[in-house]
Amino acid sequence: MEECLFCKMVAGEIEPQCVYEDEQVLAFRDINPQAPTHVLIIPKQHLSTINDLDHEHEQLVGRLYIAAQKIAATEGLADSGYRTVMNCNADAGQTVFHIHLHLLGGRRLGWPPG
Ligand code: DGP
Repeated sequence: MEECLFCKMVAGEIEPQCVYEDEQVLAFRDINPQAPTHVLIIPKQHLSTINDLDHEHEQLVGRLYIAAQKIAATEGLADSGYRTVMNCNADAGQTVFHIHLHLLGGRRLGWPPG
C-alpha cells in the first residue's frame, strides 16, 4: 500500500502530530480540524473501508475505540462529551481510503450531521 497516505504515516515516511500509538493503532491530529479536538485513529494494518472488515478484525476495531476513550480522557473530554465517526465511501464523504475513526470534541456538536 505504498500510495496510501496513512500507511506512509505508519511507516514513518510522513510524520503527523501523533497523540497515541500502540502495536496496532496510531492516532494523530487531523490536518483540517472540525472541532478544538479532532484526532484520527487508524489501524496500522491497511484496510480501505468499513466494507473490508471481517470477524478477524473484531479485536482491532475494539482497539480503535479503546484508543479513542484514552485520547478523549487525555484531551479532557470524557465528561463533557465527544463524538466518534467512521465514514465509508462517497456519500459519507470518505476521502482517505485507509479506515480511520474521527474523534471530535471540545465544542457542542450538531446533530444530525450534514
Ligand atoms: P474522511 O473524509 O473521513 O476520509 O477523513 C479524512 C481526514 O483526513 C480529513 O478530515 C482530513 C485528514 N487528512 C487528510 N490528509 C491529511 C494529512 O496529510 N495529515 C493529517 N493529519 N490529516 C489529513
